[in-house]
Amino acid sequence: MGLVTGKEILEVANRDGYAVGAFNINNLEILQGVVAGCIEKNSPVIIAVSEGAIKYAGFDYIVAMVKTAAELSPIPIALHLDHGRDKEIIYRCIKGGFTSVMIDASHLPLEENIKETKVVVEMAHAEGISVEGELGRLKGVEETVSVAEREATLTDPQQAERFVEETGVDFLAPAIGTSHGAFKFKGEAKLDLERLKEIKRRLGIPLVLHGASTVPQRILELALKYGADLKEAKGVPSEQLKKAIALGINKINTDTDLRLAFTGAVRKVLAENPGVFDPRKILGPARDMIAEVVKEKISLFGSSGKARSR
Ligand code: TD4
Ligand code: CA
Ligand code: ZN
Repeated sequence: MGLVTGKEILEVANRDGYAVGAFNINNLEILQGVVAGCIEKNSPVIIAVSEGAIKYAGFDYIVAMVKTAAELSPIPIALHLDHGRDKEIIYRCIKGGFTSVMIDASHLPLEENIKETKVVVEMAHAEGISVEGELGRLKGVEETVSVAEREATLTDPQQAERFVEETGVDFLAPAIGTSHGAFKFKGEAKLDLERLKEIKRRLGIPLVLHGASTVPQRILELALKYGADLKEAKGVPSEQLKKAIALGINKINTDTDLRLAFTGAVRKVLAENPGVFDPRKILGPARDMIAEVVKEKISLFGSSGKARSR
């Protein structure tokens, strides 16, 4: 089938109470690994592409690859711009084949965030494309000092209500204590689930969790075994993710775990086969590893078998 919008996928997930993975891709092998995993689990999927991925692979290559994946697959696939900041890139995505965009103006004061987001919503909706907005900040462990400071970075439910009303975004990414990357927590990993509950109660729309990689022990061990320097790595515990899904998270952004899986597999091949220099023998196992991790994620998110629910 052709690409579908993020909204089409997430409204069903919201109605039926599960989450769909938004997996970041940067090249052919990652895309193929993600899609293979989703087809095996018969799950819908959101293919997330950052501005960095567009710069790395090229806009036209990305769109052509993901469109091809959608045409060849029996599952719903959306092509989504992740953390759009550059207006020209956002505009190009809206006009050039993406079916969903995120406008990330969360670093701006509320009024400006609303203003910038609203412009993108109007533009995207005119083309039938869905929009994700962000309110609050994802902060890394070290950046956060006191409880009060941490609270200040998290999304205020009342502001969230106003943000959604005034911008018309289709889904919202609130900050509830996660952050991007492989080093999310120094001590105990904790999400503000009470806050999430209140945000969902007020909004009702699909919610997005960024920084949701779990840094699975198995993947970490593989990387460490073959020489990675990742000793303090820590992700969101799977149990916390499950609770967040039960409380209304419908889109789960996952990039770090795919990066760890991919490089772990590459390290293993190279370490065990010093004579290998065929890129297919190096990247093929990495692609398979991505598919494995994606399948585990889908089981956790609850989107197995949901490819055809409408
Ligand atoms: O939005 N994301 C993915 C961020 C991708 C960044 O890509 P660039 O390096 O090209 O900027 C997430 O929320 C992923 O969270 P995770 O927990 O997987 O890091
Ligand atoms: Ca942001
Ligand atoms: Zn993110």
